[in-house]
Amino acid sequence: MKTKDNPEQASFHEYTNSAGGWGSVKALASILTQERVLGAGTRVLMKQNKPQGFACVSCSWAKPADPHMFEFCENGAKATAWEITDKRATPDFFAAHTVTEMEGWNDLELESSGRVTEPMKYDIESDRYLPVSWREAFDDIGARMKIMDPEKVVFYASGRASLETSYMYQLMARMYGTNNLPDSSNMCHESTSVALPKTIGVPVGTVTLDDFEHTDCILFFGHNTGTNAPRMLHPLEAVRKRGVPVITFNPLRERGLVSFVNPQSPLEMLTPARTAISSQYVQIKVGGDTAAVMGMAKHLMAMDDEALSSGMRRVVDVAFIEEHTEGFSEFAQAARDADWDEIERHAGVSRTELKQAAETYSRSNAAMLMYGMGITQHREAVRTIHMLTNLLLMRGNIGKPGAGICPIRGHSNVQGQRTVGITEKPALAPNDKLRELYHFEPPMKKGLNTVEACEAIQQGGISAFFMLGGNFVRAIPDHGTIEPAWRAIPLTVQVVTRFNRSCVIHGKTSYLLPCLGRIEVDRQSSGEQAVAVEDSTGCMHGSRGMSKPASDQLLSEPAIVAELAKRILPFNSRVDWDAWVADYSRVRDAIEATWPDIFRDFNDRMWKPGGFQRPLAARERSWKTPNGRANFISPRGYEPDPDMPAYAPGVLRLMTVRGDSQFNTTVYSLDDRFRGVWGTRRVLLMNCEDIRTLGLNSGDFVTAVTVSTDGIKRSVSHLRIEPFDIPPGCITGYFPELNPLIPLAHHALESKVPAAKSVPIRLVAEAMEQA
Ligand SMILES: Nc1nc2c(c(=O)[nH]1)N[C@H]1C(S)=C(S)[C@@H](COP(=O)(O)OP(=O)(O)OC[C@H]3O[C@@H](n4cnc5c(=O)[nH]c(N)nc54)[C@H](O)[C@@H]3O)O[C@H]1N2
Ligand SMILES: Nc1nc2c(c(=O)[nH]1)N[C@H]1C(S)=C(S)[C@@H](COP(=O)(O)OP(=O)(O)OC[C@H]3O[C@@H](n4cnc5c(=O)[nH]c(N)nc54)[C@H](O)[C@@H]3O)O[C@H]1N2
Ligand SMILES: [Mo]
Repeated sequence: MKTKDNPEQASFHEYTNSAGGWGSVKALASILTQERVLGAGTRVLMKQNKPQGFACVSCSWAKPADPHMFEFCENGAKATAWEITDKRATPDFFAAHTVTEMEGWNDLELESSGRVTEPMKYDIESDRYLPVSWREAFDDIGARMKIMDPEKVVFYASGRASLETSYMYQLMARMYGTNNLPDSSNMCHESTSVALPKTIGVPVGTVTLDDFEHTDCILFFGHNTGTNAPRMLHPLEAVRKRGVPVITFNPLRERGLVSFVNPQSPLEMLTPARTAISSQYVQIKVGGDTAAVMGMAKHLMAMDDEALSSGMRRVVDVAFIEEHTEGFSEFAQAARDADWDEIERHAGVSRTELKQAAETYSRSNAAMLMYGMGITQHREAVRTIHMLTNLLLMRGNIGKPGAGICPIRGHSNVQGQRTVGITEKPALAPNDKLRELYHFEPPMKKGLNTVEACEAIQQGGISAFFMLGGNFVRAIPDHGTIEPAWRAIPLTVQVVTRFNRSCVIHGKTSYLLPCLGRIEVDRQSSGEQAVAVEDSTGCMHGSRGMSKPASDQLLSEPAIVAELAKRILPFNSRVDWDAWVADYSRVRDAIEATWPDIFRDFNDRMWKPGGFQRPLAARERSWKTPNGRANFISPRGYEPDPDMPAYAPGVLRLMTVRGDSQFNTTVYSLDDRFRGVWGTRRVLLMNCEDIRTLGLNSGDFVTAVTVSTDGIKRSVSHLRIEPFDIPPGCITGYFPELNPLIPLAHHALESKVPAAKSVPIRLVAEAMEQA
């Protein structure tokens, strides 16, 4: 397999096949071969997302009660292969490479080293990671952390760790004395967690799998489903076969949203009967969603005003609005007053298209709205999500079968981590319960989220940074300013499965603690353990590992948290960390005791096929908002990024996205099949006209430079430009390679999610630059 990224040798040819199909089968065979687990992998995959099996470690999409024989997708299989790989980063591997040498490696090269097999500690003399015993590692980390100011210690979590581990982790941090619990959701759906409580009074989506059977319209915003939640194509396919319209809003014509061949349907595979996933594709400008939805709302109001005057059936759901909502008349007026020219300019599409979308929506009885990072990672993300709920509330589409809002979450347990207390906001922590159960005083000072943690690092204010999974240094923005500051942190500790960039860019003292993955058998003194996770639709599932651990030296994540807790916390007779590790069902009892409403009979119900659902007030049309109503919130305007010189000549709006062959910073290969990019990630895909206007040619190499006013030069050089079907003024490239371009301060206003989908950049042709 090719791991060196040479954009000169890359090729670009459009992929005209559907998502799924034989392409998917081929990719699956190729990853199992690459990770040297063709036989074992096939056996393991049969248990993926099955009752009594394991919950996929890739995305968080719902797992049905009656799974297909192959209830996994191509990308879920890649994630599995990556975890059960035969490749190992042993002490011999670390002896062979200095850390400085590995700084020059790309993400694929780093992770290709395989699973880390033993605890390792960085040795400055030899510039290498050397093996260390678990006891030595924990004793040293514990001794250092014990004397630190808890407010200068950060406990990061990526969204993969189980509910059990996450509960223990937040409890440890709080007992230690800090709410510094940033997690990957701070870069992801935090905009949702901030926006929805104000409008519908819940922090998560309301749609469940059952709703797919009752819906008669789907609105789809800013999510690349074929790559990032492929199993969702199955219910979507079923919905389309019933003739339900799916209206997609996306600057790119993403393959999976255009058409799909079910790779698990023998008939479709032989006949290739593609299912057209989107019935209307609205190719809006990056950041154009608020304007586009305002256009739809405007047309709905025009139709409604007309219906009212002619005595026809109303277009808005008057009964719902009166009984349940507040703020409608102000919003309706804002929609009536909105100017079509301005809407078209900001949305980048014609009023005809928006009116068509509005008319389709107006004919539905129960509509669902799904969205992803194309919405949450913008300066005005929270406002846009308010606009999406406005659209649903206009027609009473919350709290009835077939309707609702569906933020498509990322990591396989990111939503669950929040549910069990991983949050930097003390108001969201179950402090009364923690006080009652464990007799300690939880810290009440707000902790650091991801952006604030980065700011503190830049200011030299962090003594230790502990990472429960993930690849923090690579996932955050502004690498140029943060990496040097990160190296000055006195202690960094990373709980990892595979070696990555955050191991290479490390603190002064640095430990790697290798853990079991979710697919591996986790044996503790009471026997084999299972864990639980929450999916995107608020269902909790049990998950049992089945594959042999990558090394006999790995510890489970609960064990690692417990060992650290025992060293950094004063003795507390009410928390028996060892007993929790011996038997995770006791952690689940503790979770149940903390949130009895959500986790009633947790240990039994987690094995219910399809999972058990958490109660969600908005589903019952009970509104846990400050005013007890569902709220329309009128936008302040729909300029995508008011503080950015978006429309200055030569400035392009960059969105950084995932390719088909990666899981976040984990890169499985250098291809992005669906977008027709083969053999490189150092590419910018742009509009033909823009290429011409800027005096460039396809295949030229450029340096991308961020437009900002803070005087810091941010650039990424040697990027190949290629023409692509993308609206003018918009440009796209890959996360995480382009993260150095995103200023840390360029984040969503209320939620602080880095605005990775609208970075203003200029391009400098490389020959010109050298001259
Ligand atoms: N295989 C695989 N699965 C994954 C992941 C992975 O990396 N690989 N990552 C997981 C995680 S953590 C997450 S959060 C999710 C991410 O899943 P997505 O939300 O799909 O994330 P992105 O790849 O960033 O793609 C964003 C999509 O939004 C579109 N978009 C960008 N800007 C705009 C805009 O302004 N408006 C609109 N309407 N659309 C826009 C892009 O064209 C793209 O289709 O997937 C999860 N699942
Ligand atoms: N420019 C740009 N930046 C982005 C985004 C974007 O769209 N554009 N997306 C953002 C989003 S949505 C997210 S969620 C973040 C992701 O940020 P993170 O969650 O921090 O990053 P990942 O790449 O998912 O982490 C991968 C690493 O997790 C470790 N790992 C895998 N499995 C396990 C396990 O079971 N246990 C433990 N302990 N470790 C494990 C492996 O060592 C692997 O290298 O990135 C954000 N950054
Ligand atoms: Mo995410």
